[in-house]
Amino acid sequence: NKKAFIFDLDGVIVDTAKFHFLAWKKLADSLNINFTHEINEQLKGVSRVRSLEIILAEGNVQATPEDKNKWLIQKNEDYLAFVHQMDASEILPRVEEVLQFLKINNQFVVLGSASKNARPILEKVNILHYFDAIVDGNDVTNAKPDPEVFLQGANKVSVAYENSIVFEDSVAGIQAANTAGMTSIGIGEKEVLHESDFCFRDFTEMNNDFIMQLINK
Ligand code: B16
Ligand code: MG
Repeated sequence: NKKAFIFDLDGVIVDTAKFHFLAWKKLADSLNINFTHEINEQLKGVSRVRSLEIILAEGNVQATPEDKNKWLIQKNEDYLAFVHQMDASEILPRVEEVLQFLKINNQFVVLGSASKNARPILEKVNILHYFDAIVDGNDVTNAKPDPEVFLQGANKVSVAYENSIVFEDSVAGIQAANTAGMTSIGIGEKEVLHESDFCFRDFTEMNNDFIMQLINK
Protein backbone atom coordinates (compact mmCIF):
# COMPACT_ATOMS: atom_id res chain seq x y z
CA ASN A 1 0.00 0.00 0.00
CA LYS A 2 2.77 2.44 -0.96
CA LYS A 3 1.70 5.93 -2.01
CA ALA A 4 3.35 8.13 -4.64
CA PHE A 5 4.41 11.55 -3.32
CA ILE A 6 4.97 13.74 -6.37
CA PHE A 7 6.95 16.98 -5.94
CA ASP A 8 7.04 19.95 -8.27
CA LEU A 9 10.56 21.45 -8.39
CA ASP A 10 10.61 25.24 -8.74
CA GLY A 11 8.73 26.83 -5.83
CA VAL A 12 8.39 23.57 -3.88
CA ILE A 13 11.88 22.07 -3.51
CA VAL A 14 14.03 25.06 -4.50
CA ASP A 15 13.43 28.70 -5.41
CA THR A 16 14.86 28.64 -8.92
CA ALA A 17 12.27 31.28 -9.92
CA LYS A 18 14.76 33.97 -8.80
CA PHE A 19 17.32 32.66 -11.32
CA HIS A 20 14.75 32.31 -14.11
CA PHE A 21 13.81 35.93 -13.37
CA LEU A 22 17.35 37.24 -13.68
CA ALA A 23 18.02 35.32 -16.91
CA TRP A 24 14.73 36.38 -18.55
CA LYS A 25 15.21 39.98 -17.38
CA LYS A 26 18.62 40.13 -19.06
CA LEU A 27 17.07 38.99 -22.35
CA ALA A 28 14.09 41.35 -22.01
CA ASP A 29 16.41 44.30 -21.27
CA SER A 30 18.46 43.53 -24.39
CA LEU A 31 15.22 43.64 -26.43
CA ASN A 32 13.99 46.80 -24.69
CA ILE A 33 11.03 44.94 -23.20
CA ASN A 34 9.86 46.12 -19.78
CA PHE A 35 10.07 42.94 -17.70
CA THR A 36 7.86 43.45 -14.65
CA HIS A 37 7.25 41.19 -11.65
CA GLU A 38 3.69 40.76 -12.96
CA ILE A 39 4.94 39.13 -16.17
CA ASN A 40 7.36 37.09 -14.10
CA GLU A 41 4.45 35.65 -12.09
CA GLN A 42 2.89 34.41 -15.34
CA LEU A 43 6.01 32.34 -16.08
CA LYS A 44 5.72 30.08 -13.00
CA GLY A 45 5.35 26.43 -14.00
CA VAL A 46 5.24 27.45 -17.69
CA SER A 47 7.60 25.88 -20.26
CA ARG A 48 10.68 27.71 -21.55
CA VAL A 49 9.26 28.21 -25.07
CA ARG A 50 5.91 29.44 -23.76
CA SER A 51 7.70 31.81 -21.35
CA LEU A 52 9.52 33.46 -24.28
CA GLU A 53 6.24 33.85 -26.18
CA ILE A 54 4.67 35.61 -23.18
CA ILE A 55 7.62 38.01 -22.89
CA LEU A 56 7.74 38.79 -26.62
CA ALA A 57 3.98 39.40 -26.70
CA GLU A 58 4.36 41.83 -23.78
CA GLY A 59 6.91 43.85 -25.78
CA ASN A 60 5.08 43.48 -29.11
CA VAL A 61 8.26 41.98 -30.53
CA GLN A 62 8.01 39.97 -33.75
CA ALA A 63 10.85 37.49 -34.23
CA THR A 64 12.02 34.82 -36.65
CA PRO A 65 12.24 31.21 -35.43
CA GLU A 66 16.05 31.57 -35.67
CA ASP A 67 16.02 34.59 -33.35
CA LYS A 68 13.74 32.83 -30.88
CA ASN A 69 15.97 29.80 -30.86
CA LYS A 70 19.07 31.91 -30.26
CA TRP A 71 17.36 33.73 -27.36
CA LEU A 72 16.16 30.48 -25.77
CA ILE A 73 19.72 29.11 -25.86
CA GLN A 74 21.13 32.35 -24.42
CA LYS A 75 18.53 32.47 -21.64
CA ASN A 76 19.23 28.87 -20.68
CA GLU A 77 23.00 29.45 -20.61
CA ASP A 78 22.52 32.45 -18.33
CA TYR A 79 20.13 30.42 -16.14
CA LEU A 80 22.53 27.48 -15.92
CA ALA A 81 25.33 29.80 -14.78
CA PHE A 82 23.20 30.41 -11.66
CA VAL A 83 22.32 26.72 -11.32
CA HIS A 84 26.02 25.82 -11.32
CA GLN A 85 26.44 27.92 -8.18
CA MET A 86 23.66 26.10 -6.31
CA ASP A 87 24.33 23.84 -3.33
CA ALA A 88 22.32 22.13 -0.56
CA SER A 89 21.71 25.50 1.14
CA GLU A 90 19.24 26.27 -1.70
CA ILE A 91 16.83 23.52 -0.61
CA LEU A 92 13.73 25.16 0.86
CA PRO A 93 13.12 24.75 4.64
CA ARG A 94 12.18 21.25 5.88
CA VAL A 95 12.00 19.78 2.36
CA GLU A 96 14.86 17.35 2.98
CA GLU A 97 13.35 16.23 6.31
CA VAL A 98 10.09 15.46 4.51
CA LEU A 99 11.92 13.49 1.81
CA GLN A 100 13.74 11.51 4.54
CA PHE A 101 10.51 10.89 6.45
CA LEU A 102 8.83 9.52 3.29
CA LYS A 103 11.76 7.21 2.50
CA ILE A 104 11.98 5.94 6.13
CA ASN A 105 8.27 5.13 5.83
CA ASN A 106 8.85 3.23 2.59
CA GLN A 107 6.94 5.60 0.27
CA PHE A 108 7.63 6.47 -3.38
CA VAL A 109 9.17 9.90 -4.00
CA VAL A 110 8.64 11.26 -7.53
CA LEU A 111 9.48 14.52 -9.34
CA GLY A 112 6.89 16.16 -11.61
CA SER A 113 8.36 19.34 -13.10
CA ALA A 114 8.09 21.41 -16.31
CA SER A 115 11.83 22.07 -16.21
CA LYS A 116 14.27 20.46 -18.64
CA ASN A 117 17.02 21.18 -16.11
CA ALA A 118 15.42 19.24 -13.25
CA ARG A 119 18.01 16.45 -12.98
CA PRO A 120 21.13 18.67 -12.82
CA ILE A 121 19.39 20.85 -10.22
CA LEU A 122 18.54 17.86 -7.98
CA GLU A 123 22.15 16.71 -8.38
CA LYS A 124 23.57 20.13 -7.50
CA VAL A 125 21.56 20.36 -4.27
CA ASN A 126 22.38 16.71 -3.54
CA ILE A 127 18.91 15.17 -3.22
CA LEU A 128 18.70 13.15 -6.46
CA HIS A 129 19.10 9.89 -4.49
CA TYR A 130 15.71 10.34 -2.76
CA PHE A 131 13.80 10.05 -6.06
CA ASP A 132 12.33 6.77 -7.31
CA ALA A 133 11.20 8.41 -10.57
CA ILE A 134 11.64 11.70 -12.40
CA VAL A 135 9.26 13.19 -14.95
CA ASP A 136 10.37 16.57 -16.31
CA GLY A 137 10.15 18.92 -19.28
CA ASN A 138 12.01 16.42 -21.46
CA ASP A 139 9.29 13.78 -21.04
CA VAL A 140 6.06 15.73 -21.29
CA THR A 141 4.20 17.04 -24.35
CA ASN A 142 1.25 18.71 -22.61
CA ALA A 143 2.04 21.39 -20.03
CA LYS A 144 0.19 21.86 -16.70
CA PRO A 145 -2.81 22.28 -16.18
CA ASP A 146 -2.80 19.14 -18.34
CA PRO A 147 -2.25 16.26 -15.87
CA GLU A 148 0.24 14.39 -18.12
CA VAL A 149 3.33 15.10 -15.98
CA PHE A 150 1.71 13.70 -12.81
CA LEU A 151 0.03 10.75 -14.58
CA GLN A 152 3.42 9.73 -16.00
CA GLY A 153 4.95 10.11 -12.53
CA ALA A 154 2.42 7.77 -10.87
CA ASN A 155 2.70 5.32 -13.79
CA LYS A 156 6.49 5.13 -13.41
CA VAL A 157 6.13 3.78 -9.86
CA SER A 158 2.92 1.83 -10.68
CA VAL A 159 0.76 3.61 -8.12
CA ALA A 160 -2.96 4.34 -8.71
CA TYR A 161 -3.80 8.01 -9.24
CA GLU A 162 -6.06 8.12 -6.16
CA ASN A 163 -3.07 6.94 -4.11
CA SER A 164 -0.88 9.77 -5.40
CA ILE A 165 -0.25 13.07 -3.61
CA VAL A 166 1.06 16.18 -5.40
CA PHE A 167 2.94 19.11 -3.83
CA GLU A 168 2.60 22.20 -6.07
CA ASP A 169 3.11 25.96 -5.86
CA SER A 170 1.33 26.93 -9.10
CA VAL A 171 -2.41 27.20 -9.81
CA ALA A 172 -1.97 25.25 -13.07
CA GLY A 173 -0.18 22.48 -11.16
CA ILE A 174 -2.96 22.19 -8.57
CA GLN A 175 -5.50 21.98 -11.40
CA ALA A 176 -3.40 19.27 -13.08
CA ALA A 177 -3.30 17.23 -9.84
CA ASN A 178 -7.07 17.60 -9.34
CA THR A 179 -7.80 16.55 -12.94
CA ALA A 180 -5.57 13.51 -12.40
CA GLY A 181 -7.72 12.46 -9.42
CA MET A 182 -4.79 12.91 -7.03
CA THR A 183 -4.63 14.62 -3.63
CA SER A 184 -3.42 18.18 -4.28
CA ILE A 185 -1.37 20.01 -1.67
CA GLY A 186 -0.69 23.67 -2.31
CA ILE A 187 2.61 25.15 -1.15
CA GLY A 188 2.03 28.90 -0.98
CA GLU A 189 -0.86 31.26 -0.34
CA LYS A 190 -4.32 29.77 0.33
CA GLU A 191 -6.03 32.67 -1.51
CA VAL A 192 -4.09 31.83 -4.69
CA LEU A 193 -4.13 28.02 -4.35
CA HIS A 194 -7.76 27.78 -3.14
CA GLU A 195 -8.47 24.82 -5.45
CA SER A 196 -6.00 22.62 -3.53
CA ASP A 197 -7.25 19.90 -1.12
CA PHE A 198 -4.85 21.20 1.54
CA CYS A 199 -2.60 24.25 1.56
CA PHE A 200 0.51 25.18 3.56
CA ARG A 201 2.66 28.30 3.34
CA ASP A 202 5.73 26.06 3.26
CA PHE A 203 6.91 22.68 4.58
CA THR A 204 7.72 24.09 8.03
CA GLU A 205 3.94 24.43 8.49
CA MET A 206 3.36 20.74 7.62
CA ASN A 207 4.15 18.31 10.43
CA ASN A 208 4.94 14.59 10.27
CA ASP A 209 1.51 13.66 11.71
CA PHE A 210 -0.13 15.20 8.65
CA ILE A 211 2.22 13.31 6.31
CA MET A 212 1.51 10.08 8.24
CA GLN A 213 -2.22 10.63 7.66
CA LEU A 214 -1.56 10.91 3.92
CA ILE A 215 0.46 7.68 4.03
CA ASN A 216 -2.32 5.82 5.87
CA LYS A 217 -5.26 7.33 3.96
P1 B16 B 1 13.54 25.15 -17.89
P2 B16 B 1 8.46 23.71 -12.22
C1 B16 B 1 9.23 25.43 -14.16
O1 B16 B 1 9.55 24.60 -13.07
C2 B16 B 1 9.41 26.89 -13.77
O2 B16 B 1 8.47 27.25 -12.77
C3 B16 B 1 9.18 27.77 -14.99
O3 B16 B 1 9.36 29.13 -14.64
C4 B16 B 1 10.18 27.36 -16.08
O4 B16 B 1 9.98 28.14 -17.26
C5 B16 B 1 9.97 25.87 -16.40
O5 B16 B 1 10.16 25.11 -15.22
C6 B16 B 1 10.93 25.38 -17.47
O6 B16 B 1 12.23 25.42 -16.99
O7 B16 B 1 13.83 26.39 -18.68
O8 B16 B 1 14.58 24.81 -16.86
O9 B16 B 1 13.23 23.96 -18.79
O10 B16 B 1 7.77 24.66 -11.28
O11 B16 B 1 7.52 23.01 -13.16
O12 B16 B 1 9.37 22.76 -11.48
MG1 MG C 1 6.53 25.22 -9.45
